[in-house]
Amino acid sequence: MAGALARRVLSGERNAVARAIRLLDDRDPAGAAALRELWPAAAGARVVGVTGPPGAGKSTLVDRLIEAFRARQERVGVVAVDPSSPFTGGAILGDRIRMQRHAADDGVFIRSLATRGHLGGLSASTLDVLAVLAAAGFRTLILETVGVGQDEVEVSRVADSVVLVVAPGAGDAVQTLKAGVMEIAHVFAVNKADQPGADQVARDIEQVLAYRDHGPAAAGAGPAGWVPPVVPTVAAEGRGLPELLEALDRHADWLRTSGEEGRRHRERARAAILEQLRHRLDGTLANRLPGRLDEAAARVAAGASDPHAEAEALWAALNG
Ligand SMILES: Nc1nc2c(ncn2[C@@H]2O[C@H](COP(=O)(O)OP(=O)(O)O)[C@@H](O)[C@H]2O)c(=O)[nH]1
Ligand SMILES: [Mg+2]
Repeated sequence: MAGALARRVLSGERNAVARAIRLLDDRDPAGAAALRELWPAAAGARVVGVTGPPGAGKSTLVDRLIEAFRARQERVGVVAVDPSSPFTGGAILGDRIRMQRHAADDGVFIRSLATRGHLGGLSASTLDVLAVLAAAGFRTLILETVGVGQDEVEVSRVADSVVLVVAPGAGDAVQTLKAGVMEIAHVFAVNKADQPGADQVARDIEQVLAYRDHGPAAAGAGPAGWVPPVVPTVAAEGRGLPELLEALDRHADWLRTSGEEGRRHRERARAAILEQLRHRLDGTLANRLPGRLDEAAARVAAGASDPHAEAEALWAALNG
């Protein structure tokens, strides 16, 4: 059965793509079986991450990016991990109308994922979902996530290029910059450039970047040789999109020529394997420990023992 499903995905059948994604989301073994056959065909797709605080204009920007990639005849897959995203249902009317024009386009596949997974960030299956889309011929992939701590780290693991969207006013650009999130950005989109304060946000970013690249912390900064461009955009009107696209293309070129692409892909594969191992480990712990765990918990709660001692004893029992 999985063989047939994988074949249908490879031929780009939308129903099959949706079904494979659903199976993976449900952790159905049939999903993993299909993925095994799809994985080789998924290699080489491009993943652009779009992250930033709520309300910065990520979804609006993604909508424009879809348009721009489509204008170059690229087939585009979008995964939105954002409870407030128009893709995931919290749409205002204007957004819905915009999305519909893409929904009717055979060259676009949009899928939303709930925010879940024990890391609290991206769903464990995000990488798998992207692989299914890539195998189905959607070779330009966009991953939208809300930038709240852990999610940003996750998106930078999964994406080749990360666009950090910041905007003046709501969402507090300065907070975003302070949170140590800047490290993961390859391109900054200072969106809502039509609003007051956008120039200042851009200057603030440039200043932090200059300090990072030349200051005392420079040695610990990201791989040398790529200086993240700061691109003003007005996503609502499509302004700045050619410049954003150009910046992304330059980053893609840099990834290839610097050898950084291979390093990122291996890091991504490593994270995916660890994620699957962690899931199995959780299952093993749940299956093998429940009775003893309850007893240990009672002792710790009563003050008769401490969590470290009990964990050590249980660990020894598991490995014994
Ligand atoms: N003034 C202005 N508003 C924008 C711009 N881009 C998006 N918006 C509006 O900002 C709001 C939030 O946009 P959305 O894309 O949903 O943000 P997200 O939460 O980051 O995905 C919406 O009302 C958009 O219409 C822009 O460039 N300028
Ligand atoms: Mg959104």
